[in-house]
Amino acid sequence: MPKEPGGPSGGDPRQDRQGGVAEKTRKRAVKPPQFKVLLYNDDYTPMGFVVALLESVFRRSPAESNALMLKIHRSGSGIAGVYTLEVAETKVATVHNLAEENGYPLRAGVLEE
Ligand code: TYC
Repeated sequence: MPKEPGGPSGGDPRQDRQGGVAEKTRKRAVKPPQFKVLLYNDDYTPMGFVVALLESVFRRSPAESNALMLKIHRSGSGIAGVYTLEVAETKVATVHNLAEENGYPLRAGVLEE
């Protein structure tokens, strides 16, 4: 038997259901709670270290990283990125580990959006 092109209705998938009632309705995806990772200014961490960290840990471009570092330097804090809780906590731990390994007092924290 030759296959009917595009299903029994000949191409319109909306007419291929049995009984005419949709069995599934697509619901809007529920976004998991999001958390900001904040970086805080201090007097000792070198600017270049913060820029490199924003690029490597937070995947920001060099221009963005430089602008954000200066914003934190001038205002006291800034949002490095927004993530699920587990990822945000891992980013904070990575910042603290890198800072400690290099002898800098750089601090980061998590804030619910
Ligand atoms: N204030 C630091 C300096 O003058 C630079 C700095 C920027 C430190 C951002 C931390 O999150 C920070 N070397």
